[in-house]
Amino acid sequence: MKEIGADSDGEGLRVCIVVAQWNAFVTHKLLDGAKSGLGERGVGADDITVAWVPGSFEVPAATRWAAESGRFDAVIAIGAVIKGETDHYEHIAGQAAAGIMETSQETGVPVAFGVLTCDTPEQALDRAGGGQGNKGDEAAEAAIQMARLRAQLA
Ligand code: DLZ
Repeated sequence: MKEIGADSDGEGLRVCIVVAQWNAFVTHKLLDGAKSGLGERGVGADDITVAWVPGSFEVPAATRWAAESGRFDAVIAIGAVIKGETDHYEHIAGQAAAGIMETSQETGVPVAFGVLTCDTPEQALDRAGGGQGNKGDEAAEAAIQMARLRAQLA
């Protein structure tokens, strides 16, 4: 039997972080979590590219451009869709999730999901460095692990 364990060593990996400007008071904190999470796991600062998009609805298109460029081993998608402030909550959140998954499956490049979908700003802040941790950091770890796994399996 062969077993491939989770490998969180990011040394030498090139990562693109796509981040939404909408709800920037949350996404800046998620971005900080993602950047420090990559750095702590060995990804070099010169190997990290940050690409800003208007809102979560635009995140999937940019993740696909990054994935198709051949310049990145993994992509991290960051956004914050907050129900109380969003008329089209289900639409934006659903399209973002579906588009990000589609990018990953169709290009083969792992895209980690760091888009929060919350009822209130408080819930979002809680998950962006508050009591519930930082989902940007979790997305960074997932991106590294999937890039390493792809190198083993693909
Ligand atoms: C328009 C909109 C609304 C109402 N709410 C959010 C949100 O909670 N989170 C988010 O990331 N983006 C939101 N947007 C912006 C859309 O994602 C998109 O940028 C615009 O509709 C322009 O296409």
